[in-house]
Amino acid sequence: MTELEKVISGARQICLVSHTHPDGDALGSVVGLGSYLIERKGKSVKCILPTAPADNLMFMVPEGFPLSIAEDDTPAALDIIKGCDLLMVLDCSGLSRTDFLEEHLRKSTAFKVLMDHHVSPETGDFGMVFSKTEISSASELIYWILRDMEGGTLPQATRTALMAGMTTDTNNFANSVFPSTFAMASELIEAGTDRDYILSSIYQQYRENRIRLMGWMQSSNMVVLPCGAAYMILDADTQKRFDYKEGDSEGLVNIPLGIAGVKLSVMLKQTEKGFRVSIRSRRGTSARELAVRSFHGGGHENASGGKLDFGTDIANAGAASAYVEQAIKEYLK
Ligand SMILES: [Mn+2]
Repeated sequence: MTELEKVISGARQICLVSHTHPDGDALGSVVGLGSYLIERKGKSVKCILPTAPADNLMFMVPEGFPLSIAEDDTPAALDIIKGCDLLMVLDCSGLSRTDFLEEHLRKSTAFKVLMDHHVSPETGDFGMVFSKTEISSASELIYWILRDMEGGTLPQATRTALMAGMTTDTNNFANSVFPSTFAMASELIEAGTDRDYILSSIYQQYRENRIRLMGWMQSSNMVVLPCGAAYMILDADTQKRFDYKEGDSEGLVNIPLGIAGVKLSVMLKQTEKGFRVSIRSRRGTSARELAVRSFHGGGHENASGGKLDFGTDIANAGAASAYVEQAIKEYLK
């Protein structure tokens, strides 16, 4: 902590970065730490996300907060990377999760700090690493770091963002919850954080299309295999039909785990190059192992992700279901 304080106080321009396809924890980490460094430490901070978060998460970004989406304005993002002397990478197991920013971040001579909660962090790229897997979220990890740094109450924007990030990563206190997670929530509510506002912003501001898409996927697309697994494939046609927007399928992969006997759930979402893969499992079955084995991925024990590429893994979208079934069946054998 002493070293971290030194690094922060010596920094002229700080850049915060999180992973591509940012979820609530990625955004919460960046806004939580960023707003703290600006408000309480008087630092010059700029934040970059490789791609945009879902609209329903944007409530946690305060007016005027220095957040750039690299995909929308790449030259601006690269200038920020070039201009910083302290780079803090949050909720990422490493630079490899930053998509097309990776090579630019790698080239940067800025001092690099990692704050993360994933297994197997790429520690070699960083001068300082805060890594813990027995914790709910990067937002929680950052909360405890800031609590150590700050005697009193954290700024409101920081509290809202960190509470929101922890809430989405735990699926509203359903997974990866530790005693420290409740302690954090308790302190935040005590400090006046508006949990009702956070919950209604996250979970009650969806587009009608999302609710219809979720219903259709469950009734007409979900395949339940007798071996105790389920999968869904959100292909390009379905995305078009429901006018799919980033975040519309958030949480869908968790739903099949509610079926008695289903211990593994896989969801594929078609992209230009192939499919993005999300995997969830119940305790005792490893989502991560399947992600590593068959989907070039990794992540947490019960919540992992990966991908399938056209050309190398499968010929086309039509070949996805056979590939997934085979991978699941072999894995659960
Ligand atoms: Mn996270």
